[in-house]
Amino acid sequence: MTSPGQAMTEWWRNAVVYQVYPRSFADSNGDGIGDLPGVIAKLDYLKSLGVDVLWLSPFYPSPQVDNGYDISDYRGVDPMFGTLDDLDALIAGLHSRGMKFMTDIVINHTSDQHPWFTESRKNRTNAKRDWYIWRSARAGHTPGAPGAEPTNWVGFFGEKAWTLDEESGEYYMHLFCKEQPDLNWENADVRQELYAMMRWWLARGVDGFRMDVINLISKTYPLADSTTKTSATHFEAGALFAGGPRLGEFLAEMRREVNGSTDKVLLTVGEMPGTVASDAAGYTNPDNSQIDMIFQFEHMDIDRGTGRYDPIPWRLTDLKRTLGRWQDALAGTGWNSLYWGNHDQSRPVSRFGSARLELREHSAKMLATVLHLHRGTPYIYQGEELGMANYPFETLEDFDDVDAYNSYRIAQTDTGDTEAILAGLRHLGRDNSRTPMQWDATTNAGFTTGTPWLPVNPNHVDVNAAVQINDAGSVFHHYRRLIGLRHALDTVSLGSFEMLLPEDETIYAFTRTHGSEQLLVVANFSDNEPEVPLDAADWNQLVMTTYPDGLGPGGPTRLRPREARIYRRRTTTH
Ligand code: ISL
Ligand code: CA
Repeated sequence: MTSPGQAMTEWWRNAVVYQVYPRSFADSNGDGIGDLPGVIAKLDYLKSLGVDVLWLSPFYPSPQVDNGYDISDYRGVDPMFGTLDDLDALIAGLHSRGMKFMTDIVINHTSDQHPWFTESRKNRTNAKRDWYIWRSARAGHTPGAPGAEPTNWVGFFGEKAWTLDEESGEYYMHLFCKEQPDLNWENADVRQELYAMMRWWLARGVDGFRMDVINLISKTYPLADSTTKTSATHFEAGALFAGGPRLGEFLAEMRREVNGSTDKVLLTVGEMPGTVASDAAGYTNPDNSQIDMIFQFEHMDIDRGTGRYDPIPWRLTDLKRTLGRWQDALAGTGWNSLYWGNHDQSRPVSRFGSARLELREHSAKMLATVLHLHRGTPYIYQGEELGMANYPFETLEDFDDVDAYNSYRIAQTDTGDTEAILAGLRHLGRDNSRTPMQWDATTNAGFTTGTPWLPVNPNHVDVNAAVQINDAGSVFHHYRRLIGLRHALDTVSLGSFEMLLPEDETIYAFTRTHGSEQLLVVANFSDNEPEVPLDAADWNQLVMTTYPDGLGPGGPTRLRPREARIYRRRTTTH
């Protein structure tokens, strides 16, 4: 059912977004860190892949405690990445190629070095005191004493969510690192200042915003202890911190103040850990004028046990159940974003693909086919289009991420099992996606002429863009074809979704239907060659397969290891 507000004609409905993590994409000056001129030099590469939008992770001035997700100036470029002129040139370069620019804003918190916070922490009566969330010690407790924090919360990175400012004797809230104090969205001046900043970026030419942890901006007051859990996996976060009572109101206000200030149709996507599908249907319903789509996390948790770095075996039926539930919940009025990976997740081929190296490319193509044929907007994280895999991390010193070090320290004191946490970080650690982009087979993969800030994956001699661009059978070209298919067929972007074989642990199958056209997607998540229990007579038009030689000897109903196929049939019943 579509409502009057839902013409589904916005440009982004059939768009594909590509995420660049600037520090790891391309280094232009040999300092080992990717930068904006590096991104500019690769725009033709993005154009040849066929993506519509570039989402750039934070490039703003920042102490880089959390790689730029700790912003100290919202209206600039960190010198490490270049200048505002470089950014203008990047936007112009995208626009001249018919692509759009989505900037990543982090407005739940700032850096503790942001002038707003340095003001705020000066004393209790400072004009900016109320811009952050300050509380005195728990009643009857001495500030700084164990357990004196205003609430018992533990933040996303496993640290206490409160830090004492010795001088003023009060605590400030931070749901991430202590260097990332949370802004007080109850204060209308804070909100207006942020909207003005967003309008400033619109004037510079941005076409959309990716909003970091946007479901955390509204806190539930009065702040209360958690009675069940005190640590934050995504689900726990959902219950504890996320989706506060004023979230919808704040999002709608932002839409009025920011989107409403321009004739341009923007793309807004909000990262919302811990959000459930039924709430997302409301946030993304155009009639509510809040946000276009959200990043949800349920499928990113199917292989996590008790903590974020506690990998457990996952089941295909769980994956289907969660992704299918989101397709259903957002079918009528909402809209999904679709992703397998980003800068916070390890590499999808290493996580959801075959453990057999010789099936890595097949796994990458199969995963891409499944994701890109769902209803919603697909996001490609840099290197995913090459099938880049996890890095062979060994010791803690091989890692860089603040979250890795925190998690290790916590495991040391909590369980003492440092081998387990290391194993978890190797499989799920965020640095897996942050190793340099693999451009070619030369030393440092063509990423830098200097020493890369994180080492290059040794598999770059085989897995790299230069090789794949010249190979029509590569993962890169498979992504190109999938993007092309979405642009060509309304059924891919707009068609309704129906999950098939929900109880099958091997085959992921679904249909997409739009008018008289129907597409059938079947994907083999195993290393075997299963028979697909579906009617072969329906499968007379093969649109695409991930193997080079058509259907192969097994015919239409037998899939090869990690193969995915798309079939078309026309019906007259719709
Ligand atoms: O990284 C995670 C799991 O591995 C998540 O818990 C992540 O911290 C959460 O999804 C929020 O992510 C966003 O905000 C963080 C930042 O570190 C992440 O890079 C960003 O994507 C704080 O700004
Ligand atoms: Ca550089």
